[in-house]
Amino acid sequence: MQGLWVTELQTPSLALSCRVIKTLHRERTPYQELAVVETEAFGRMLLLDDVIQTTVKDEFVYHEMISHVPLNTHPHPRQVLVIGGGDGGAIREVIKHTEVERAVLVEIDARVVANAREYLPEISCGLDDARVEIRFEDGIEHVRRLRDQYDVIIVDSTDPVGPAVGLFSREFYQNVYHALKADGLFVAQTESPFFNAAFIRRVQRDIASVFPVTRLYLATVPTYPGGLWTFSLGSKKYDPVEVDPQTIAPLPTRYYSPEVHKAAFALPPFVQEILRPGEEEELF
Ligand code: AG3
Repeated sequence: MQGLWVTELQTPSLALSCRVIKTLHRERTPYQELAVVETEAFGRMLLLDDVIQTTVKDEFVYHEMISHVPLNTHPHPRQVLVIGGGDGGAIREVIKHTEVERAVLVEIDARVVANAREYLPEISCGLDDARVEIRFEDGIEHVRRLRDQYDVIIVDSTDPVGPAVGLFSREFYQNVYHALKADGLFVAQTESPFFNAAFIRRVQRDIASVFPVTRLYLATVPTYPGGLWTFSLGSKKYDPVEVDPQTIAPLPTRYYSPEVHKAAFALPPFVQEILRPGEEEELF
């Protein structure tokens, strides 16, 4: 292949490569290797440890779906916590909800926020909103101390490797439960149904052991492994499937809509199979 390309090794035997127009920035932060590159196919792209986090062209799918599904499931989302998500994309969507009074971003790596502000203004633009509070802390430690604080918690993490592993543990879900108010709910990005089926089964089982309502929903993110992506939701009271689309107030979005909210919970049989109780090892 001619010229400069950026490649994510999505699995040990599968890669996604994008032609690079320009490397805008590279640095080793205290936590990870960070790069911002301009790609031909997806525009500017943020990579952490050579894993694609977000691109200007397809970020709206992921950020709208990780935000508006939980915020439109809760009837009055006023206090919202985003864990990870230092690029600001989820925060930008959260503050579209006028009822939100306070949106706290807890990101471990201050360099992610600084670089998003500098190179990804379309994504990070919400971070200066007066309702937004940014803390550079470990989200795992942060939720450990909280009781009865938030209506919605969004876990916009990296893949479950290295420091993010703890964001997918049963103990963390228990701490999230306590950090939420009596009718609160949370959502986390939970990887690919093609390549991470056993992982999704374990996460769904752990969430269900803590929360009375547990759901899985889907969206298509072209730059993530397999394209089809999952989100896992745990709720103390409200069921996202029961939301009446007629009651969802219109917002400026490009992927999310009241119809898509409903449709995202229609799971193909191979995904339903992942949710069937059973051993993790049975899954491909
Ligand atoms: N969080 C990263 C999702 C995981 C992507 N995985 C991968 N490319 N292998 C997204 C950060 C955007 N705010």
